[in-house]
Amino acid sequence: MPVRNADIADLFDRMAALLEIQGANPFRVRAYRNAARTLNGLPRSVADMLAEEEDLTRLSGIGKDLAGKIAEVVDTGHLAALEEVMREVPAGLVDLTRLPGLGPKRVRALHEELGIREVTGLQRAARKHRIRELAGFGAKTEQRILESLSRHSPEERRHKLADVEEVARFYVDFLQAIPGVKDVVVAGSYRRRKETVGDLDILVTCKTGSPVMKGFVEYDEVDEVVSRGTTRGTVLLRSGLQVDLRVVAQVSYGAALYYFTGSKAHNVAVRAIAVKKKLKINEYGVFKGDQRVAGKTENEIFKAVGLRYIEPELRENRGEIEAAKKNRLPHLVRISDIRGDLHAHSDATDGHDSLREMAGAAKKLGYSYLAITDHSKRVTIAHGMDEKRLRRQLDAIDRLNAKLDGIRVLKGVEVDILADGTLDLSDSVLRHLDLTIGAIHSGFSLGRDKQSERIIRAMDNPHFNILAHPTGRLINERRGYDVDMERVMEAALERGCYLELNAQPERLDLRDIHCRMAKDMSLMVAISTDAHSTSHLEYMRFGVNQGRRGWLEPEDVLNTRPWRDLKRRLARR
Ligand code: DGT
Ligand code: CA
Ligand code: CA
Repeated sequence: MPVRNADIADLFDRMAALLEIQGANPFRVRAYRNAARTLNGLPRSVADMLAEEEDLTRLSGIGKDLAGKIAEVVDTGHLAALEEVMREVPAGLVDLTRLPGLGPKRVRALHEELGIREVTGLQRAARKHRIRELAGFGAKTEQRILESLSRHSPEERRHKLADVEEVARFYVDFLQAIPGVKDVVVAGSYRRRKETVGDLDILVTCKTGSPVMKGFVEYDEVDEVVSRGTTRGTVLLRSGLQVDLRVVAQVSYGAALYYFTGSKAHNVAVRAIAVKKKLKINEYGVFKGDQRVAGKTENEIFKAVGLRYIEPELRENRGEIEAAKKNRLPHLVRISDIRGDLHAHSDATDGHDSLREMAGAAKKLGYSYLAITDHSKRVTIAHGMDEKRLRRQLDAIDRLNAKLDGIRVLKGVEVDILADGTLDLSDSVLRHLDLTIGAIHSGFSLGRDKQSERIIRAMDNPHFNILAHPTGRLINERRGYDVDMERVMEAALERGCYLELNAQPERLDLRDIHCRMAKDMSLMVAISTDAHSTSHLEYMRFGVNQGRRGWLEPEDVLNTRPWRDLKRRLARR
């Protein structure tokens, strides 16, 4: 089976973590980390690129040595250098570094002093109170280790954006209410609307003497204060989420917001531009010699380095800086551009609410259409419909539409793509629908080529319109099936089909880089919520966030089109 980019990235991340525990040269550690990030951000498979004899050293952060290592993994499935390091450092220690508060240095101490090699050993030592005896560790750390081990597996250290949103909002409101506080804003990956966030980075401006730091560390949800100074503090919340606070001066607010929004890769690239202009840029401002030439607002910062304003979602060093220089930045899609939802369930299958309730909720959101796309018979756990039940639903939709005003319910289905690529319902019923969404719910372990062929075969059906949740992944839970996205997208384009960006917070499938790939191929994407209740319709904004990270503009998104135009686009010749 071909090696996936994510597999190679995992090996490189593992390598970096082990080297770090070993105390190796930080540059070496960083080189592996950067390469892993590059691999994770690539829309195409490096295995395919190598098969087509492309030069990997043209990728950012990949030199000759790492290109060779990638080729080695692709060819052999192994990385000899990693196996060598693993002879010296137990691989199980990597999981330990993912626990809150345990960095590589502390993990090394645990290994050297107590002979701990993996998570269960750590748990045992903590239970016997042997950790608190070590220099640099305390009873509190020991307690936290036990708690975090009982709470979640170490792999789940990144938090889904939707999960932290409420936490962030309450914390921000709380900080906002502290006397003397002016601005409170969450920067970092949260502001870039990344699908998962590692930690929250909150910035505040305030009058001198404001007790904001005291308030920050005494907040109800705080489990442990990791560090506390006058201008910076770090806490761990009960949920395991880390939160950093920075108190910044008003003159530096824009610079700090810009710096802590990141991403790091974006910051580094912009810093290089500043250096060329003989400017210095940091979290306090942009400086010419000793003089601050910008700092108060982000706009000032961009102006000072000669760039157009770049939306936070684009700041990943994926071409946005070049685009800003040339004034070719995309006009990103907004939630207000969305005219309807093309994937939703009713209580006829596994949805919670009736057709009428779903339609009413969609109308309230200002939509002009909502597709009801219930499951087909093969998906028995969702009480999927056969041809007969679907026909009855179509009649019910006709009757409902006759009564409704200002919203149109589209007749759809989420038809199961069977193992051989045929569809789970006959053409005789599909031809009566406004749209057919196809989805894979089984056979995830098929190899990449077979899976891609299966999907393309499904698209061969002239009624097929949109491929739902194209990779089947669930964030932090399930990796999804392997599929050659470029090939599937090309096939969709040829056939007049589309791909979905599923807006469920645990799916967000397509990923950002695949949205970008679709856009570059002029393949339109449907941003859909897959709502199973009226309240799920509001997940649309997470989909829009993800689409924005993938550079999508309104014209790239199917459901920004009015119904008449959309109807035309759904009619396959
Ligand atoms: P996360 O928390 O892993 O989801 O990702 P971020 O992007 O929020 O990263 P975080 O929390 O480590 O740092 C927040 C921002 O601070 C980051 O996006 C850019 C900036 N930053 C952090 N470390 C560095 C650095 O070493 N150099 C530069 N130029 N910027 C940095
Ligand atoms: Ca962060
Ligand atoms: Ca941080």
